[in-house]
Amino acid sequence: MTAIAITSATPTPFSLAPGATALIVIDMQRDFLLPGGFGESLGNDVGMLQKVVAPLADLIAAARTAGVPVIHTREGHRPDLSDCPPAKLLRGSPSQRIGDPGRFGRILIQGEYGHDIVDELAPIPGEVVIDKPGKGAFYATELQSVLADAGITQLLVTGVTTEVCVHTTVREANDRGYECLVVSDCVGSYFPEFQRVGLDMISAQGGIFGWVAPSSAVIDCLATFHTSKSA
Ligand code: C5J
Repeated sequence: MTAIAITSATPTPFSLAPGATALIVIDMQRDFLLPGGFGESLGNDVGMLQKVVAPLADLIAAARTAGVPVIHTREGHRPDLSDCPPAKLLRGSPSQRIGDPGRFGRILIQGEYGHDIVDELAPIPGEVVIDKPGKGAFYATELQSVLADAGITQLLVTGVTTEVCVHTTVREANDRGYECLVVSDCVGSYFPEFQRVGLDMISAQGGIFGWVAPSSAVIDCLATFHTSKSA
């Protein structure tokens, strides 16, 4: 199958190649999204992230129908915190730190309820879930080998937060040679100005880190994958 262009992508049309594309869903975890969770305890308005859930659920459904692999990530740490650098653990002066008991179990600890993905976006059997100790999805994870094994060279990037884990992952992906399209209404930030500038930074300077397009355009393109496969 030949590549299909998303003509409304910024800064230029993006050609999506069936068979070489994966959808990455970054850190859509209860600890970041739910009222009463870690994100809110840091003083953030979690409603800013919850806006992403509905369009992202639609995009995930479209990817599954099109046969595009969906890869989920979760930021978190081992129960003994041996993979959490002191500099991360001690940063700032939050009311609760990583590993402390929170409303949804120990904060950002693997196996706890709050560490897992929100119900609406739960992985289905067969989908890869990458547990990552850092902000980027490549650092200290198996993501690169998962993508190489599947012949993936292009990433549709979604999730939270735009300026932290999404940006770090896109930057890591660029340095590893992946083409990234960030789906504008499927990434979210607690801060409106970071959302806007974060997206602008991706596509600035001729697409220094990649492309940006809305989910409607990506879903239209994925629907074409489906049509051309069944033709
Ligand atoms: C943060 C993330 N913001 N997933 N994590 O600490 O962006």
